[in-house]
Amino acid sequence: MESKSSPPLHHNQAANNEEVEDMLSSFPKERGILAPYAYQYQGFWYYSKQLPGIFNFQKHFQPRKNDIFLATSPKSGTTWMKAILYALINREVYPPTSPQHPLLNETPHNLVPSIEFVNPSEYDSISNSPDSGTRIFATHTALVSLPKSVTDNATSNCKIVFLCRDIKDNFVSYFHYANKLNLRSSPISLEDAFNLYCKGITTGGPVWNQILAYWKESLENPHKVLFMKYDDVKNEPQVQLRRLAHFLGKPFSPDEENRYLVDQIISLCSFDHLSKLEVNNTGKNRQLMSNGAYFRKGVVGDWKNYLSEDMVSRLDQITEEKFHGSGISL
Ligand code: PAP
Repeated sequence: MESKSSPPLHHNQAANNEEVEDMLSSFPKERGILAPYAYQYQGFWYYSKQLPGIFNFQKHFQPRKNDIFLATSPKSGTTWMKAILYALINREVYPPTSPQHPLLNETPHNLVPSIEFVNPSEYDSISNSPDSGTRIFATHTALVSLPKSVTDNATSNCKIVFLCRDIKDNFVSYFHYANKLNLRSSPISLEDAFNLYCKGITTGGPVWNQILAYWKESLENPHKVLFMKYDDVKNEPQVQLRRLAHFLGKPFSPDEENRYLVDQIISLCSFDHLSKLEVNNTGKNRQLMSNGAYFRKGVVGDWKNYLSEDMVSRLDQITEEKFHGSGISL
């Protein structure tokens, strides 16, 4: 797996504003959906707020042997999978039915931080697993821009769980989120957002290219990268949770199966449960986004309520062309 060279930071410190401004001014820039502008870095689009975190990640991150990375196309169920991973990895310390479970009082985004929003000085202090050799992080960063220390089997045993979603549902979720965030001076229309989405200008996008890269890596390196789909987790949660646990080397024991731990984790992390908790309806997360903005409908197929026939055929056509011959069905 090849990673392009890191940006030119000069010392062993987080990127400072001047360095970031310099770099941003040299990147291709386009109008964005979530924020007024998006910048292209190593072939993929990001917002200015995310890029310093990516530069720091590339430059300063030191993996531990069993770190877990949840990589997602934004609005593909990141919040849900953060909760599931946290509950799964911590199930002995925090049984999913415990009234003291951290997910009852803390948002999944704070329990499993997105690496783009973690300062390098905090990397070492993140502790969200009972095993000090394991941390769980999330990222929207394209595979090509993950640090080599994370992707290279020779240097680390990190695991990458990649989650994506039906493209039409992904777009509809992305559009709604854009108008909840208030990063724009005025709301974006469905048509405007659609055209930018089709041009690939989404966080970590073009979404198809991001998905394809992780998909190919999951085929070439199945012990390193697990490819998951929101739609599958919705349709067959038990199967997908067992698959995930097995991939992470934490399969459910017969005793845990007898105690219905799989179902308990699914209930704890369900949309109905998490979306009603006070913590997920008030305040902001460490990314300074409103916690409530991450819960909308949580269903498969909501695109039918928003997209015109033309939009459906255009998105389907792009998806078909991009994924043709890859074996991905989405
Ligand atoms: P992020 O990538 O910016 O962190 P992410 O969590 O992927 O956001 O996107 C939120 C989507 O996941 C929303 O989808 P929707 O707009 O189609 O409704 C949100 O409702 C859905 N979601 C959040 N939590 C859950 C959950 N526990 N189960 C299922 N879907 C969920």
